Amino acid sequence: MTDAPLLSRRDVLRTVAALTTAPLQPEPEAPGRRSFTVVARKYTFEPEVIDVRRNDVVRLTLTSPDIAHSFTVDAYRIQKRVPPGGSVTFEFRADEIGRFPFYCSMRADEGCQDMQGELIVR
Ligand SMILES: [Cu+2]
Repeated sequence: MTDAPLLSRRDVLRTVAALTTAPLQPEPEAPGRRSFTVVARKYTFEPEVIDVRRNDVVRLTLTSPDIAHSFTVDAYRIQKRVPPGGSVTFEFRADEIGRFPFYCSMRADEGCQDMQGELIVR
């Protein structure tokens, strides 16, 4: 017989994990506020992914160091333009769960067709 400890290190870690994990019951969704700055430039968005939780109020500042761009999310009926070298700030409530592409709808510059990102609402 070997003297096994009462609790292995693994058991302890598992217990700690159980104590620190969020409850399985869904909590009432308290809307959070999230802020992002998205830089739109020839020809990318940075960051390319905006990851929020359902019902978050998302405050987004869109800036462009070069030409006019837009931040467009069809599913949310968002289309915000930013002027050359400028910025624009707007808010929306992420009330629909899913993965939604965002893109630049400006067509003065062909490269804008390549500008894509994804809004993820969990
Ligand atoms: Cu653009």
